[in-house]
Order: sequence, then C-alpha cells, then structure tokens
Amino acid sequence: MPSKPTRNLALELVRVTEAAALAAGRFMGRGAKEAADKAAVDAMRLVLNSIEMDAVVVIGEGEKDEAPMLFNGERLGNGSPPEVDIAVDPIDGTRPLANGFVNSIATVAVAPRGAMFNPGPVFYMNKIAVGPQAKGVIDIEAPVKVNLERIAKAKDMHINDLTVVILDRPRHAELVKEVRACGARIRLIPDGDVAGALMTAWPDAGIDVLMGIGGTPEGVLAACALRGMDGEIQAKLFPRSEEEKHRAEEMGYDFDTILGMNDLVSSENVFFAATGITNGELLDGVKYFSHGARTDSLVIRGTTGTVREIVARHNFTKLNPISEVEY
Ligand code: VTB
Repeated sequence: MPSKPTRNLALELVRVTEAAALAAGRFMGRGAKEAADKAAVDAMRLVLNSIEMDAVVVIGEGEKDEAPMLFNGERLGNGSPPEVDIAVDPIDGTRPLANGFVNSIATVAVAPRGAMFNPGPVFYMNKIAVGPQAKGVIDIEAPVKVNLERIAKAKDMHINDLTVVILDRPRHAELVKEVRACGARIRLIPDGDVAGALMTAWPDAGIDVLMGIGGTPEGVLAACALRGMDGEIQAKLFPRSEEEKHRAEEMGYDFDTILGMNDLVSSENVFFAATGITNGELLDGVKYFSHGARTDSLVIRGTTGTVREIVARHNFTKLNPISEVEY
C-alpha cells in the first residue's frame, strides 16, 4: 500500500550522536576512558530527552565494562508516542578513543517497542556480518573456509581479495589461523565491532566480512544498522563460563540458536545513527577548528533503506551560551 512520507526519526537521532561525538572527541588520546564516557552520555541523554518518543533502554551503556550510565530499563525521550526500544553505545571504542586510535564512534538505534533482542545477562556473541552482495550466503555454523568461499563467489572476487575484520583478542587466535589458511586478508581492530560490522556494507571501506566474538549490545546495534543497509548479521550467544551459561539458560536464553536479522531486531521500522569520534574506514572523526568542529555521521532508516551521510559544521560561539553541556 503506498503511503505518504512519514517521520524519519533517525534524522533526529543524528543530533544525539553528534552531541556525544563532540563531547567525547575532546578526550581523544587523553587516556581518560571514564571521563570520555561520562561526557558522551551526558550529551546524549540531553538530546535524547528532547525527542518526541517514549523510549525504554534495551541496550544500555557498557554493563560488561561496568559503566552503566544509561542503564537498561531507563526511560528516554519526552514521553509521548511512539513507544520504542532504544539501544545506545555512546562510545563504541572507548579504548581507541582514549589512546587516539581509529574507529571510535557514537551510536544509537531505535525500533518499535519489543522489537529488539534483549541480551539480558549474556555479554558476548559470536558474529558473522556481511554487506548486501553477500547477504543470504553466510552460515555462522559453517567452517570459515566455506563462508569465505561463498562470500567470494557472491561478490565475484577471489578469496585472497577478501578482507576479514576481526577484533584483536587472544580468543580469536584460531579464527585468525583459519582465515590465513584460506589466503584472505585480515584487518585486526582493537575495539569497535559495530563499526566493523557496518564497514562490510559500506562501499568504500574495503571490508568484506566481520567474524568473531564481540559484545551482545554491539551485535544488536549492528543488526539495526544492517537492516537499513541491506546487509546481514548472524549471531550465537557465547557464554564466558559454565556458570553464566547455566544462569542464562534458566532465564530462557539458548546458546545453540542462530540469531538472524529477525531475531536481533524484528521490525523493518528501525532507525540508526552514528557519528565518528576518531577517524576510521567508516566515518571521519571530530575535527576541531577555531570556535567550532566538523562531524561526519551516518543516518539510516530501515523502512526505506535510505542511508545518509551527514557532514555538519558546529558553531561553538553560538552553541555554548545556549547549551547545557559545554562543547
Ligand atoms: C566489542 C567491541 C567493543 O567490547 O564488542 C568488545 O566492539 C567485546 O568485548 O568496543 P571485549 O572487549 O571484552 O573483547 C568492546 O571492546 C567494548 O567493551
């Protein structure tokens, strides 16, 4: 049924991620993870609460990293409809930001109430993510070689042309070996696997697939974005210990189920925004100049599949006198 154009909430969410990035960008390379996080959260919350929505935080701020400053269950927005779920990661890549490394971004996603997967007490998931061309050919349970062969075929490339993005963690030693044995290239990232997943669907990033174990919140955020970018992510919950597994199973979580796009976010009506904090393949970082700064953001709407890149110039001379947070 054709319908009139409707609200694109992501165009409002981008102001949220811009604010977080502008606030957090001040901390690049300054070795102060927590102060950066706090600045990003404060800026984010302020703008979020100005948006017309009744949002419940399903994916909150770094519970794994014990930085619960936008906590699960918190209400955000001005309280009027629509009723939505919200996922936030004010800084995906706090460590790279604190050290001045690449690919730190601010992100937020919104979907209708009940549509987002709630990872509960499970902090990690195994993931495989690809862009539109390789959508439908991946299988998280298949061997690495099979996935790489299928992705190469779908993209009309040779395996040794492929670039796999993997979080740089000891737990990925075996995965790295397997990818190397196939002849594919590897891009190791220190943190930030939301950006890693999005790069697979970003034409100029030169990344073909994300593989490996990362955070569950980051998996849900990536799924929201990939819905709009027409990519795909599959995931399986990954327990850190038998104890964690047992506890989660008692709450109804299943570690054998493959979580596909529909499980991670069950609605097309999803909105996603991200702003670069430090430079990366996906987005430019915040650049400060005399009395202002430039930000580079992605704005995605699931229903229409529109992906916007928004470059903004912010004027601190005008902004700071009227803003509750200082930029
Ligand atoms: C990733 C990464 C995040 O958590 O999801 C990672 O994208 C997974 O956990 O930026 P470990 O760091 O424990 O491996 C982050 O690093 C943030 O916590």
